[in-house]
Amino acid sequence: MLKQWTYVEVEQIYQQAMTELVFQAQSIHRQHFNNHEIEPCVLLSIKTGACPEDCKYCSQSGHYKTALEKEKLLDKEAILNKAREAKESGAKRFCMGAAWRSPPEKEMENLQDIIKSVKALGLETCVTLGMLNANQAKQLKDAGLDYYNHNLDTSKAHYPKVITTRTYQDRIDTLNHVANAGLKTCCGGILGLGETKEDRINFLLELSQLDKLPESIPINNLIRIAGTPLGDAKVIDNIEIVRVIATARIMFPQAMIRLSAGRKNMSDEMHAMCFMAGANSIFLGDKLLTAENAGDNRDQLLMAKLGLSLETA
Ligand code: SAM
Ligand code: DTB
Ligand code: SF4
Repeated sequence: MLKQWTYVEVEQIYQQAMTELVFQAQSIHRQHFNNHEIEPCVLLSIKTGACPEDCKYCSQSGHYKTALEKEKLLDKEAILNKAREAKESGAKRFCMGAAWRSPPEKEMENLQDIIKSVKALGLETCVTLGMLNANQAKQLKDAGLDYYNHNLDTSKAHYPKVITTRTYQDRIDTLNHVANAGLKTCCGGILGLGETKEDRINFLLELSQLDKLPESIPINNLIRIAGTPLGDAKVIDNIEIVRVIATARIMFPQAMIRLSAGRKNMSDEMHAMCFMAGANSIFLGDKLLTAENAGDNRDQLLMAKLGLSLETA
């Protein structure tokens, strides 16, 4: 039987002495993973900007005036070129994101073809296309898709302060369609949205209450985008980020935990803390979807310095 966490239990883990928290997380991590290995993923934005959703953190929302260049759905060859580059750079998984409320029906066949072709290069595939219905989830599974990324983002209580055009329940419905179609779930959140410690604990608790636990949990650190309502949000304390990662590792021992957006300005020491706390996946490359990422040169030096290695496909 799956463990049913209570708020008090999660809070006790989250706020214990840092030394104990990281020790517990690392002990659990070693039981399930090779603790020297980090999973490398690469992102590509396949349709950029003009999104009808109003996520207050996002460069791609059509509701805010940001410096972003919009782009229509890329054609298959352009996507495959990027996927080949990703494979050469050592990526194990290629993750494609589109700024849609939900994927247009008329693009489903095209998307299936893109997924099949990326898979044929020997890469795992992940897409994040917004809300899905049951049939769309099945169509993606039929195309051979491995993972679908759809985040809870934050706690149910804080969520309406961040996004109003799509409800928390909408997200859970999509996650259920993804699970029912037999796809692996990539579901996590963002820190630094003005949420409280209680929100962070509730976010982890709510993640543990999904009908099916995510196989992959991205923890994004807000990249403040000029022009969005959260463009000058207060920066969250790094120690809180480490606490979230360690608590997630303890609650989700089998999941990959991805130190996702926001690594560019993180120190080597902060990276080391996050890996000690159980993070075991990163995005490679100079770019995330639209924002800058740490970059391969930095990551190679970092891995060498920390004595860690990137998993091979
Ligand atoms: N449009 C799709 C959707 O939201 O359903 C997928 C793309 S969206 C960019 C995927 C996730 O990226 C968001 O749920 C959020 O957690 C993260 N994200 C977006 N903008 C971010 C930012 N400025 N800083 C950190 N994370 C961000
Ligand atoms: C996720 O949780 N993080 C990735 C992935 N899922 C698609 C996206 C991060 C986006 C960061 C902001 C940007 O590049 O626009
Ligand atoms: Fe659109 Fe996704 Fe950005 Fe929200 S996070 S505005 S749904 S691209």
